[in-house]
Amino acid sequence: MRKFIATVLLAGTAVGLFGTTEAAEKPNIVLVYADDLGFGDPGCYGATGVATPNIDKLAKEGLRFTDAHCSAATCTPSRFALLTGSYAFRQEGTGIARGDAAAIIKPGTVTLPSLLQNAGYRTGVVGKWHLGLGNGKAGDIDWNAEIKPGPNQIGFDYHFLIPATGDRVPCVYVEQGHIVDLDPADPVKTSYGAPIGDGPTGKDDPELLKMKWSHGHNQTIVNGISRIGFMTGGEKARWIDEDMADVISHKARKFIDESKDKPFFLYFSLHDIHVPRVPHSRFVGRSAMGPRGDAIVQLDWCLGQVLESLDANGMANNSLVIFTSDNGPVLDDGYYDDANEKLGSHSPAGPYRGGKYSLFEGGTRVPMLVRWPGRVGAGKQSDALFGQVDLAASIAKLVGVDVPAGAAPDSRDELDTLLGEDMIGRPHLVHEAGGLALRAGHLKFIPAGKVRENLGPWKTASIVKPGALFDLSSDPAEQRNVAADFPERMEEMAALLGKVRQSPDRP
Ligand code: NG6
Ligand code: CA
Repeated sequence: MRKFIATVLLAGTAVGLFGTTEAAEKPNIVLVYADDLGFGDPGCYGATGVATPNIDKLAKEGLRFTDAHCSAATCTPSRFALLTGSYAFRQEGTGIARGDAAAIIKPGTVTLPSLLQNAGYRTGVVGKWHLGLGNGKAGDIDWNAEIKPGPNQIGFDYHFLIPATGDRVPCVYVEQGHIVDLDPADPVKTSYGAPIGDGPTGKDDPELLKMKWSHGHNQTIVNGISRIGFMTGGEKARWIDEDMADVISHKARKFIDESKDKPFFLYFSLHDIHVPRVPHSRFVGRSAMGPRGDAIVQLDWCLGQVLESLDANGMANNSLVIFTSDNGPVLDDGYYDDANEKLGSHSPAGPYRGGKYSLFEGGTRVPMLVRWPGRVGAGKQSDALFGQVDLAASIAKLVGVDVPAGAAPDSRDELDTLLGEDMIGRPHLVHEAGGLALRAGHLKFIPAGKVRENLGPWKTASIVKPGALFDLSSDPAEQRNVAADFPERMEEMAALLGKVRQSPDRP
């Protein structure tokens, strides 16, 4: 028996030495994920109303993508695809999650962080989660017991979470399965149905609000802001929105500081610039655009915090930093915060049509910057088509682990694209926003149906049969539908979208 074990161990070592490490490199990996940050929002993508020195620094020291996409035009499906390498439309229940949703990524699923754990990484997520927690169905969760399954059951060693979103209850942080600062005598309860408790709400007590709601967001008031959902208890544990950037940046820095023995993966998932936009007082008035612009300044500061921490630990040269966003921009997303009124000449989606919730390019084409000193050229631009769904397989390739058969079904190894060696990227990519659209090279296909555009208040474009075809090389703003001129192309695009919809996309 002992001999058998020794042989197995030896074989394991041999694989470790000669199999997986051959081409593997194991830099630290920091993925900074902005919320609702549009293509045109950072300075290095043309922002006019706000300065973003840290984002711009990444562009100067790394690779700036111009055609990189999140998977969907809202948070939950984009994050699902980012972590699992599977398009979200393959799984039911991956739309915008309620704050009391059960864990959407089931324990045991192969994920970007679990692949990195296999490669010997320490993995952590700090910030917005919005992928559900706990078992059962929505509403079953007991916030006062150990909260699981959650990130630790799908590949993260450490988590410090905003459980859903800043505008959804419960308004508390969760660290390693427990609400931070929870007083057992004051348990947290939530409801996404009937009202609970007798606490003030945005609907009945508007005089208590420091920021008024415009649509939705009129239920329990926490910290002078009414939210989606009702919440009672946890008075001591409730967050203060103005401190959120400091709290999560501190936790992110601490995770980096404590990751000296092993390579690490940090998924730093920012709250900014999602609603409610209530940055810390030191950022108020720092942009020309009111709270939405000031939240961009705060977001840039958060990124700066982790960059500074890498420098302070002497880790910058050995770290791959990826900065990107979970969906396109939105102006009025449920609170009156002057986002429209103070926009000026700033173009949140850059030259693209639509934004958050939209199948037009503005919905998913997001800023993306990659810095890895010595490995990725400084100050370079890539116009390659890149999808965040590919991060799992690409990073697995980088660190030398295999993606098991059937796992991460839509994730392609696009490591060369990620590192700026391949300037073409994916042949085609699906976008999700309620319905699906397809990019293939510079062509864009949107099936007949309704597509949201504008950035709130909403307008809806109706796309008539047989759908829309745009040639982005001459018409990046999707203004001229050429479907009628290219019926064969339309058929090909529709057939390809149908094929990808039916079966996994990994070659
Ligand atoms: C919508 C909310 C919006 C935002 C979004 C999720 C209303 C009227 N709108 O339902 O404010 O919370 O969900 O945003 O309630 S995401 O970036 O997390 O996908
Ligand atoms: Ca979002």
